Amino acid sequence: MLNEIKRRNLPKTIPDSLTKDNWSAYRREMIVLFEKEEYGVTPEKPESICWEVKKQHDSVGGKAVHNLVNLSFDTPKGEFTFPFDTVIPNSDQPVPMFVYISFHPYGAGQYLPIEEIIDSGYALAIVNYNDVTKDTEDNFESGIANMYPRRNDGADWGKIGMWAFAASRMMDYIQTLDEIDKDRIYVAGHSRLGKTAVWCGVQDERFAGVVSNDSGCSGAAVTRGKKGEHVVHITKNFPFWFCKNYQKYIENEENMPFDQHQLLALVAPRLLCVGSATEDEWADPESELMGAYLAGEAYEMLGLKGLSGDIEVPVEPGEKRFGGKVGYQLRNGTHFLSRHDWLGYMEFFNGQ
Ligand code: GTR
Repeated sequence: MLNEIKRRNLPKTIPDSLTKDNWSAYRREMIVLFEKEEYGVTPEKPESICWEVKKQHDSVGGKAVHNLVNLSFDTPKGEFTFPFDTVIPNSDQPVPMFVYISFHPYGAGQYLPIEEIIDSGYALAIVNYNDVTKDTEDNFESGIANMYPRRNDGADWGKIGMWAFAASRMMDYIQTLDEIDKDRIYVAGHSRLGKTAVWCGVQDERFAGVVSNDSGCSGAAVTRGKKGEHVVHITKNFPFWFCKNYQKYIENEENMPFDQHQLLALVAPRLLCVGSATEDEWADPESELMGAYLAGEAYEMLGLKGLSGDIEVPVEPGEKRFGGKVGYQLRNGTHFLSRHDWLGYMEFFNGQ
């Protein structure tokens, strides 16, 4: 692995001069870089939010309370509202929560074993990403995309930034819930929404941890030398996920002034768990592992343990390399967010 890292000629994870004292200034600088060059500039947090809560009938057989929340806030073009669901297990104690950025409306799709997560003592806040803005090339006219003027300087936010921003607005609301343990709120997503979870967790330090499931290119995988998807493919198929400036790196990745391990490092000192699947060649498990491993350097600089275990010992299919503040798990199979993955993420957070 270490030879492989050298061969790829990756930028240093963190500068040699970095110390605990200048960590937060460095984080801010790097976030600006990732805004300008990859995901686009996130607007200011709205001054206030308001919400309407409707209790739903379904509540996981009486084990939890399921609410539908309509959250509103002011934008330059008026009020914007989006819906999301919360499912909170009955408990005497505040419980941890996943903010799950979802491909599907509540109760649909295969990626979310709600009952199992509730039985494990975790609450969920679930947003259907298409309710924030559509995952299509729509000239930024749907949902929240239409509510902020475009800057036209190459650094306009893309849809990953918009979905991430919505998860932070959910966090604004969650801060008001007594049932939730504010020190254990984690943002989670799969694939394009794994990229979103990472970008959200990097920017919003209220999240105590990030789950990146199979996030691949422009997510947890280092880009230089990876297999499968590259900037050339992702910006051709999904230009609207990113800012325009990212297109400068098409067939020019060697000149990116950053790589994805440096993004993951910005989650430090909080928790980071990266999951891959053995047959997910488009995302490239090895490059995701490399991202997680290298991000550990920031944790070590801060006096914490990064990815635990000897990185020269290959990660076996089915293995969970937990034990540090950065975790990595490799599932057998294809691109998917499975029950097995969720159980691993909860094991990682429970072990902290
Ligand atoms: C693919 C895309 C990947 C990944 C995936 C998904 O087509 O190339 O980067 O994000 O979609 O989100 O399912």
